[in-house]
Amino acid sequence: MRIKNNALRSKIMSAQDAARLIANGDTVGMSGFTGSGYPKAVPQALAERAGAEHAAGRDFKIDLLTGASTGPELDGMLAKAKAIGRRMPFNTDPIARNAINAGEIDYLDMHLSQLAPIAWQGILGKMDVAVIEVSAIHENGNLVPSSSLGNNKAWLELADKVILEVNSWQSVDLDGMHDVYYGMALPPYRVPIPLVRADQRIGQPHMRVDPAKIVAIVETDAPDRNAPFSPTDDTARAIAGNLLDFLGHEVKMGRLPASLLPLQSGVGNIANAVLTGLIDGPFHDMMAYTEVIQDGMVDLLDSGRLRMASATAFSLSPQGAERVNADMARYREMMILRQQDISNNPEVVRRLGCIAMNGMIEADIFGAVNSTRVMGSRMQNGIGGSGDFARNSYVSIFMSPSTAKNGAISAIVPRVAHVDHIEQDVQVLVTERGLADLRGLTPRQRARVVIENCAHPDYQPMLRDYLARAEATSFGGYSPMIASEALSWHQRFIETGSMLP
Ligand code: 0RQ
Repeated sequence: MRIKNNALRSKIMSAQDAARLIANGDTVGMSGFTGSGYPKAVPQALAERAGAEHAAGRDFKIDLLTGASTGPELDGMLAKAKAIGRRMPFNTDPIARNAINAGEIDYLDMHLSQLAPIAWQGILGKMDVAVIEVSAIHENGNLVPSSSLGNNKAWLELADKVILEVNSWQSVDLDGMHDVYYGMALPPYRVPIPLVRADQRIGQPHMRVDPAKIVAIVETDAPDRNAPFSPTDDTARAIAGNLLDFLGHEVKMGRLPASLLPLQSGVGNIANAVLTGLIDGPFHDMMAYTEVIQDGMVDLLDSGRLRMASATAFSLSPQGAERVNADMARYREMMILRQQDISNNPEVVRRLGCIAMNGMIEADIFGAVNSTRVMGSRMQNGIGGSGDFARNSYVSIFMSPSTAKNGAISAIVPRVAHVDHIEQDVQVLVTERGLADLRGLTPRQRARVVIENCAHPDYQPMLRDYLARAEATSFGGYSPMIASEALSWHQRFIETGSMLP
C-alpha cells in the first residue's frame, strides 16, 4: 500500500474529480523534470475539461509552472487543448513548442535554478494549486518524491491547494534517494548552503506538506515519458573523443585532478556519448553534480568509474528506466536527487568547480553561444540549466556537430543570432572537427581558433574571408565585425534554405 496515512486515504478520488478543483485562470505548479516525475492523470483530465469548456464557449486556461520539461500527457495534452496561458521555465514538447512559436502560449524561458526563488519573491503572483506526483505517502503524512524532485518542495509550500498523484509504477525503493533541503531563504536571511561535496546529504529524504491543504489524491500506475536515445553515431563519437582528449590533457597539465571535478552533463545524444566514452577513459573515482541522470550516467556508475551522481531528476530511455527501477535499492546508494534550486545552484556549482558540458544550437567565432533560438527567433527548448552551470563552472564546455540540417546550416557563424551564453561564459567549444580551448584568448585570437578547429571545411573559407574583411573594415578593432553581414548567413538560410551561397 503506497498511502499509509489513513486520514489522507479518504481524499482519494478520480482524476476527473480532482481536475474540477482547478479553475480557469489558476496558477498551477506541477511536478516534472525532463520527462520524469510529472503528474500523468490530472493534466489529461484537465485537458478534457478545458476542451469541454471551450466547446461550451467558455474560457479555460491555466498558468503552468513545472521543474522543466514534462511529457505528452502534460504539456502535449494541455497545449493541444489550448489550456495553457503562461508557461515556465522549460519545454521540449513539440505541440507546446509550436504553440509557443505561434504566440499562443506565453513562454518564459528561465534559468532553472531561479524559478523557485522568483516564485518565493511573489513576482509570479499567488500559486493556486500544486499537482505533484509522489511515489508514496508515509503514516506521518510525509511524501516520498518520485523520479524527479524539481520545484516540488516550493510548489507544496506556496500553493493554496495540493493535489497528489501517487504513482505505483515508480519504485518503492526511491524512498531514501532524495535530499530535500529546508534551509533556503530569501535575502537578507539567506545563509550559505552547507554543501561542499557532490556526494553529501544536507537535508531529509521526504517532503513535508500541510495536510489541510491536500484536496485530492489520485492513484496512478503510468510510466514516465522516457524518450529513447538514438544510437551513438560517428559524429557524436568524434565529439566525445575530442572532449575526452581535452580532459586527459588537463589532468596531465595538473589543472584537473585524476578523478576530474564533478561532471555536469546536458541532455541529448552527444552528452550521452560523452558519458559512455568516459567508461573507457583513464579517469576513476569520478562524481557528477548535474541536473539529470541519463542512461550514459547509469552505465558510468555501473562501470565503477563514477562513484556518485547528484541530480534533480532521471532522464532515461524506456530500457534505462526499466533497468534502474528493477535495481533502485542498489542505485539509491550511488544517487542523490535534490530540488533544482540546489542541484543547479550557482553558489554550489562555483564551490564544487563543476565541469559543465552542454549542447548548443550555434556558436560564433568569438565563442558566444545560442542554446535556444533557431535562426534567432524560433524557440527550440529553452536555456534550461545550461546557464546555471556555464557561468559558474570550473570549465564551461559547449558542443555540437559543426553543421545541422545535412550541411545547410553551419553551427559556427560570424555572429550568433541570439545570445544565451556570452563569450566570458564559454571556455571550450567542441565539434566533430576538433576542439577550441578559448581560455586566455582575446576575441581576435578566439576567432582564429574557432574557425580552424571547429568549423566545417565547407564553411571555413567563408569564415576566414569574413574575419579578414571585418578586421580590415570594422568600426572597432577589438572584436571585429561587419554589422550589415553578421547575421546574413541566417537571413540566407531563411530565404534559400541554406547558409551556403
Ligand atoms: O532539430 O529536432 O528538427 O532534428 O536542433 O539538435 O543535434 O539533436 O542536439 O539534442 O543535443 O540538442 C541546444 C537544442 C541541442 C539542447 C540543444 C536542431 C537540430 C535538431 C536538436 P530536429 P541535436 P541536442 C541540461 C542543460 C538547452 C538546454 C540545456 C538544448 C535540434 O542541448 O536544448 O542545455 N540545450 N540544458 O537539427 C538550426 C542550428 C542547429 C539546429 C541544432 N545551428 N540551426 N537548427 N539544430 N543545431 C538539461 C536541462 O536543462 C533539462
